Parts: sequence; C-alpha cells; structure tokens
Amino acid sequence: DSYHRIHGDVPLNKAEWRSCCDRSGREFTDIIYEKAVGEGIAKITINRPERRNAFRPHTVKELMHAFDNARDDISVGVVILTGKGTEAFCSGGDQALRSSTGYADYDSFGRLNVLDLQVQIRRLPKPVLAMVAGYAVGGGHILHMVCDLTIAADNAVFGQTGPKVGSFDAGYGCSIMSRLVGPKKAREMWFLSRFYSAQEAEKMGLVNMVVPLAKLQEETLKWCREILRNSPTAIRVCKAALNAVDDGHAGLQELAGNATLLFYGTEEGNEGKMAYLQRRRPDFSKFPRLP
Ligand code: S0N
Repeated sequence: DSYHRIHGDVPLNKAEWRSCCDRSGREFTDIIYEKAVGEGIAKITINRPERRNAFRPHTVKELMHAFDNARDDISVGVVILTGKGTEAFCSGGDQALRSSTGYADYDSFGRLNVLDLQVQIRRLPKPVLAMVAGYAVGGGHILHMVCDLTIAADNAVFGQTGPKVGSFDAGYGCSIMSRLVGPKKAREMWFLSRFYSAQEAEKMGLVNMVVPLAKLQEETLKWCREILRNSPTAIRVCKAALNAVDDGHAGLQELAGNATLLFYGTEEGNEGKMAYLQRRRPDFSKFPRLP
C-alpha cells in the first residue's frame, strides 16, 4: 500500500477502467470486459442482471473470448470475474433456455459450453479472482469455485440448486467442491441444496474473505495489486501445481508445459535447437548434471 502511496499512482480503492470489445471490434452483449489502465488487471462482468446473471451459451462464448484475450495480453497479470449489480454474481444456466440437449439460444441445438469455460479458467496461467456480491448459485457457484480466489460481499449467498431443478454438475462441481469443503460438507451441499451465507461459506473454506458490500471492489483490487507485486512465473507454476493432481494428465501437462517454457530460455535448451539448425552434433557436455 505504501508503495502505491509513495509512487503516487492509482488511488488504492479504485481503478481507471477501459472497456474492451470482442475480436471483431464489436461490443459484447452479455458481458462487460474491462482493463484497469496501467495496472495489469482485467475485469470480466456477466451482464444479465435481469436474469440474476444467469448465463446462456452466448454469454459463455463471450466469457471465453474475454478470458482468451486476458490470457494472451502479456500486460494482464490477474483477472477478476464478477456479476453486474449487487443481487447476483451468477445464478447458473438460464433455465428458460434449457432443452433436452443442453442450453439453446441462437443455435437450434443445445450446449453445455460452461464446462469448457471451467476448464479454461483452471488452465489460465494467471490468477482468476471471483468477486461475489449476491447469489452465486447453481452453475454460478461452480464458476466461483473454479476461480483461484473468492472475495465475497457480506450479502453473498452460495449453494447448488441442481437437485431441485433437475440438473447436476458431476465434474468440477462435485470434485472441486469436495476438495474445498471436504467430502461430507460437499454431500450436504449437493443432497440438500441449501443456501449458505457469506460467513458460513468463509467458515467452510469456500471463500477467502468476506467484506462489507461497499468495500467489495476495493478489497478485491487490493488482493490483485498484492499478487501483481509478486513473480508472475512463480505464481504461474504454483497455480499449475495446485491444480495438477485434481486435473490428472491435463494438470500434469499444464505443469510440464511450464517446465518446457522455462527450459527454452536456457543455454542448454538453445544448444539443442542451434545444433539442429547448424546441422551439427549438439554439445551438452558443458552443462552440469546437478544433484
Ligand atoms: C438466484 C435466485 C435465488 C434469486 O432469487 P430472487 O432474488 O428472488 O430473484 P428471482 O425473482 O428468482 O429472479 C429474478 C429474475 O431472474 C430470473 N432468473 C434467475 N435465475 C435464473 C436462471 N438460472 N435462469 C433463468 N432465469 C433466471 C427469474 O426467473 C426472474 O425473472 P422474472 O423477473 O422475469 O420472473 C433465484 O432466481 C433462483 O433460484 N434461480 C435459479 C437458480 C438455478 O436453479 N440455476 C440453475 C442451476 N443449474 C445450472 O446452473 C446448470 C449449469 C450447467 O450449465 C450445467 C453444467 C454442467 C452439467 C450440467 C449442467 C446443467 O445444465 O445442469
């Protein structure tokens, strides 16, 4: 905090947000995508407050575009996922669009593309923070669970609704929840489909911190800025490592990809490439076989 004060940059409690368009320069319809000027923070807001920020397939497509952009933008170090307004972070899949083949909007067939979004958030090599005000329920609850950290307002409400509305997420929705809150509590959350207050969620290990609603963005920005002061590579590798066991071969691949990335930057790695390009035998003799 004192660093920012001394350097006289952005005020601690706010950021200057610049809004971003989709790949073709069109405005997003179901989300708002912004970046904090000069800060390395991207913010993605689900913008369907009249539906308690329920997502339809189109919403998910837009979310995936924004997350893709945040991943590829090397000036971005952390991503905030949130919902428009104070009533809801996200209320899950739009039940009015649920068909016998998934959720259908502009296409004649249904999709469950939120599952791809969950994987995308897990694999994104930058921390994703869920900033939750109001309801995070159903598929919206799973979205906050797959984020790396959750900062909740004191009006936040968490829970699964699937067994009440005839659905379930037997993927991350069950496995990650069990990791977060333990197997017994996860069974309670799914079998009884109760709602839990922010304070209860904090006690269960579902969220990192609960703050008054008015302080939600300020506190989330504080966490983002604190993360941004640290080594991006250390954070990247830690995220992959923290997910590796649960994500199986895909998790190992993500972690191993970081090893390859770092190896490419070494003289030893470069020697192999140069030898190939110069049509000579590589000379690895000078590289130590470290203990
Ligand atoms: C969020 C709740 C508790 C809010 O209650 P509140 O404040 O009393 O507001 P309401 O009057 O109920 O709502 C305001 C308006 O918003 C609409 N609305 C709210 N949520 C949804 C929604 N999910 N879909 C469509 N519309 C929604 C209301 O209808 C209302 O509209 P108007 O004013 O026109 O009447 C409360 O709203 C609530 O309980 N909502 C439903 C929560 C829910 O059951 N969500 C779905 C759970 N399932 C999933 O999310 C599945 C996710 C998924 O894609 C998936 C993934 C993997 C595997 C399977 C699936 C799968 O499909 O199951």
